[in-house]
Amino acid sequence: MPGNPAGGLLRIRGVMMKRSLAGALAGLLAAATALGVAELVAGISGPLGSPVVAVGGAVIDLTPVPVKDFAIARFGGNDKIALETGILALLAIFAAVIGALAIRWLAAGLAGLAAFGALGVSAALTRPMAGPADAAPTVAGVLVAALVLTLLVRAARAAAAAQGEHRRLTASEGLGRRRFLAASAVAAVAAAVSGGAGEMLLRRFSAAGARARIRLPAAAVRAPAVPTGASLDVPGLSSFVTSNASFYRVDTDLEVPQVLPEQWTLRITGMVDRDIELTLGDLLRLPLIEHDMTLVCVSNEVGGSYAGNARWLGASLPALLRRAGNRRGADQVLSTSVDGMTISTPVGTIMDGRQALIAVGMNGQPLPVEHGFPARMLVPGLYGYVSATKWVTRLEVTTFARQRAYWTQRGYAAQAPIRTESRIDVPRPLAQLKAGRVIVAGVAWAPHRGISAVEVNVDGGPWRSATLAAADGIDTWRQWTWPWDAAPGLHTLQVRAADGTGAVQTPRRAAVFPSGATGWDSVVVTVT
Ligand SMILES: Nc1nc2c(c(=O)[nH]1)N[C@H]1C(S)=C(S)[C@@H](COP(=O)(O)O)O[C@H]1N2
Ligand SMILES: [Mo]
Repeated sequence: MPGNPAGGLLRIRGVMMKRSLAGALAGLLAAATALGVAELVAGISGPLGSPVVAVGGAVIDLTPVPVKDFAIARFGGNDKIALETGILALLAIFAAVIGALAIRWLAAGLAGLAAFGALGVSAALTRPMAGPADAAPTVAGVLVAALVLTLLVRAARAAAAAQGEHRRLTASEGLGRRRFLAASAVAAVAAAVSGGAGEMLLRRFSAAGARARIRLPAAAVRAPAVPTGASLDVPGLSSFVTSNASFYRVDTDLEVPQVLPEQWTLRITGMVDRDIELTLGDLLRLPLIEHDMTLVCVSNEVGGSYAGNARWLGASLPALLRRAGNRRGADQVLSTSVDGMTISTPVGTIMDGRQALIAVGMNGQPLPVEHGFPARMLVPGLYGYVSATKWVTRLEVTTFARQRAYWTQRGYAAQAPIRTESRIDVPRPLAQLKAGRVIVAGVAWAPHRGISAVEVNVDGGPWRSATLAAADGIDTWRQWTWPWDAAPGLHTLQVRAADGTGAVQTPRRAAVFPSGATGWDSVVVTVT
C-alpha cells in the first residue's frame, strides 16, 4: 500500500494505537510492581506504610461527612472494600495514562510516577501512628516502577521502530515484540511474588496470636443472669445477645489496628491531680465488672442494623478517673485511640452512677481485634462516637470549650444520648405471608432509660400493645412480639416504643446527622 496515502495514514494511526496500548500496559505493570514491592517493604517496616492503606486512610479523614454517611449507608460494612477498589481503579487509570505518555516522552511519564510517589509518601507520613520509616514502601515501589517503566518503554519502542520501517513481520520486529512481552511477564511475576511475600510478612504484625493467649480473670462484680424470658426464640428475631462474630463494626480504619498487649498502655492525664499509666496487666488486676449493654451507632438509620447487645467485662471508668483525681471544672474526657481517633464524652455522664467501663472482654472472650483489643471505652446510653473508643490508649480530662473530637469537629453533636428506637425484624420487608396468625417481632432500645412499651399498628389503624420480653436492666434492648390476625391484601406494619420515662418515639423523620435518626420503622407485606 505504499502508494496509497489513506492506507498509509491508517497504518500510522494503527501503529500509534499499538504504541499507546503497549504504553498503557507498561504503565499498569509498573504500577503493579510498585504496589508489590511496596507491600514487601511494608512487610518489613510495618503495615502503616502500605500506600493503598495510607492513601485510603487519608481519603477517609478528608471525606466530607455527607459522603461518609452515604458510604456507610450504601456499602455498610463493605464501605472499606468499596474504597480500596475505587483507589485501585483510579490508580490503574492513571498508570495506563502515564504509560501511554511515557512511550512518547519518557521523562514526562517518570515525572507522573514521581508525583504519585509524592502523594503516597505524604499520605503515609501524615497518618496518625506513622513514622519516617513508613515512607520507605512508597519510595521503594516508585523507584522500582521507574525502572520497570523505562525498560518496558525501551522494549516497546524497539518493537515499534522495527514495525515502522514498513517491513513485513521481520526478524527484527519479532525480536522487539518478544523482548517487550518477556519483560512484561517478568514484571508481572515480580509484582505477584513481592506482593505475596509482603502479605506473608505483614502477618507478623497481627494481634490475633496475642489475643488468643490472654486469660481474662473472673469478674469481681458478676452481672445477674439474663432473666429467662428476656431471650425469645422467634425465627428471624435478633438474638438477645449478639455474638461477637455478628456484632456490627463501625470505624474509620481501612486496616484493623493490631495492638500488641506488651506495647499497650492506658494513660489518664490532663486536668487530674496525678497522671496514671496502666499496663494491660495492671488493668486486669483491677476488680472487673461484668455488664450487659446495647451499643448503637449514630449512623444507624431507622430500621437499620448498627446496634448490638453484649455482655462486657471491664474496669470501672469512674473509679479510674477518681484515682487520677479529676478536677472540678473539667467537663469532658477526650479519649484517643492508637489509630488517632478522638472521642469526647461528658464527664457528668461518666460519673453519674452508670457502669462506664474500660472493657477488656466481650461475651466471655477477650475483645475481638476489630472491636478494640486489648481495651475499649464503653458508656451505657451514649452513641458509640461519643463513648466507645476502641483500642483506647489515652484519656485526657479537659473541657468542651478547649478541645473537640474527630466527629464533633465534623459537625456531629457533642451531647449524644442514644435515641429511642424500635425495629421490626419479622416479617421481613415485602414478605409474602399466608392469611391467619402471624407473629410480628423485633427489638426496641433506649439504653440507660429502658423500654416501657412497644406498640404496633396495621395500615395506620389503632396502636396495639406488643408483648415485651423480660427486661435485663435498662441498658439493654428488649425483644417484643405481637400476634397479628393477618387478612389478605397489601399491609403496612409500623412500630413505636416508649422509653423508661414514658416518652414515646417521635414520628418525625430526622436524618442521622447530627445526632441520630428518628422516625418509626415500618414494613410492607403481602398476605394471600
Ligand atoms: N478507635 C476507634 N474507636 C471507635 C470508632 C472509630 O472509628 N475508631 N468508631 C466509634 C463508633 S462511631 C462506633 S458506633 C463504635 C462501634 O463499635 P463496634 O465496631 O465495636 O461495634 O465504635 C466507636 N469507637
Ligand atoms: Mo458510630
